[in-house]
Amino acid sequence: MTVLHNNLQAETAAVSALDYLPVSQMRDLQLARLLATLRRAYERVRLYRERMAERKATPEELRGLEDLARFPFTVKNDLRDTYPYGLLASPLEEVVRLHASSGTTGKPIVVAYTQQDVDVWTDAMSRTLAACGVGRGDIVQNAYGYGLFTGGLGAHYGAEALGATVIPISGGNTDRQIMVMKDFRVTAICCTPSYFLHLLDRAAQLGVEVCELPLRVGVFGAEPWTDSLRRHIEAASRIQAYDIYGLTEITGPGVASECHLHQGLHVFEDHFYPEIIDPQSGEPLPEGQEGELVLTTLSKQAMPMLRYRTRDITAFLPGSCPCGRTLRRICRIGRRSDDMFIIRGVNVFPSQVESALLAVEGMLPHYQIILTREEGLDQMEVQVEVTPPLASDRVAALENLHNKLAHALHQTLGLRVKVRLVGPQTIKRSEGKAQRLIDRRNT
Ligand code: DLL
Repeated sequence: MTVLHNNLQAETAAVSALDYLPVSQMRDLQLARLLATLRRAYERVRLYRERMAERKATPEELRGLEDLARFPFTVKNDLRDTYPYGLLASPLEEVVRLHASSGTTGKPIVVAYTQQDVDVWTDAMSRTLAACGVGRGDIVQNAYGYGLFTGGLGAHYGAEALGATVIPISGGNTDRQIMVMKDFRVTAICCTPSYFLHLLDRAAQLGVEVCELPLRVGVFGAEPWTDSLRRHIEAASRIQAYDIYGLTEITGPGVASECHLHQGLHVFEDHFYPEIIDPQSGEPLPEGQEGELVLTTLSKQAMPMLRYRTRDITAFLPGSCPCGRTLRRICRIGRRSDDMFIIRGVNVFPSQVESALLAVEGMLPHYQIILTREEGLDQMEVQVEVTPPLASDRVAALENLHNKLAHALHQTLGLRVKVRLVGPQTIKRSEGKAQRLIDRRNT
């Protein structure tokens, strides 16, 4: 038992040293792993073999990392078209876990893990949590959903591997979450930022002062959230709020994480090779330029992903991080190329609405965007909740607030939109990802 324990500790220590590997050694490691991944995909997965043949690119032609740009992209529809097992590069008997992510329409996409894949994921998630300052001695309330969603089990395995104490509470049952947070002396929480906001609200209603509890770290991700929301959360709860990023197709959470300096997210590059491309031309973009994140898995067996187009918009941050990690950093992801909507010719992203609202003093980020079409013309309404003290204000005060919000939105979006103030607790809270946009234009 002791031997096993020591081995595991040694392994963990050795693996996290990869966060600090000299860049040239990291590139060598990536190249070797990339070649092995391309070969595996070519030999074992029909779709990849056919795509490479179409492009006349074979794995043996890869001489340097830059050659990856000659290989074909993979997109979400490829996973749908090959549902459920068409992209497997391992026999099903070697698969120990399946997860799935439901899209907005039709069948979910399915992803598979061998035992080694689960270990890689655990490694990535323990490095994520370590970067967020979580470790042995922490009591971790894991409120990401357990089940087909990757958040719950991903964070669970990572936290256990670190030696932290995990409470596998999953999402929902908010009153019980608050009781557990208080009674179990929780020091770190993992959940979506929108759910944490909801927890804070409910705790206040129950008379529980979160800022007086031992809670000190929030590990938040799975949805876009702005820096203004981070400031709001940190001020209201006196915790450090970290942004973590990942997606089902690549592994789940654990692809990239902030460190204590909060200057972008470090990509765990020994497992996931990042590129940023121009979404229109598909050409790789240089450091600093914003584009679509494309990821290639470097250590996965059951379902390697080659040049997967995430649709998430970000940029590589230039320079090195003062934390000492040599892993490349990406900017926080504020938007996806496919969550943009166009209203009367103006491009709008939900995150812009959030920033505009939170710039108005006293506003909470409980909002929803409703799109409708009236007589052929697109209309956008932003419903914003007012806080209980505001709700009891005089009409003049509410009118003043309404005007301020309309002005802030006009300034940010360059578009006049309808603002509707709604009563406290009227916008539906989510236990996982918040639904900010309701598009009724085609119904
Ligand atoms: O959301 C995995 C995850 C779980 C990440 C827990 C972090 C924490 P999916 O359900 O497949 O997987 O959704 C992936 O969510 O392509 C992004 O658009 C968005 N997303 C995830 N993390 C962030 C983040 C999980 N930190 C999709 N900021 C991704 C912005 C995020 N968007």
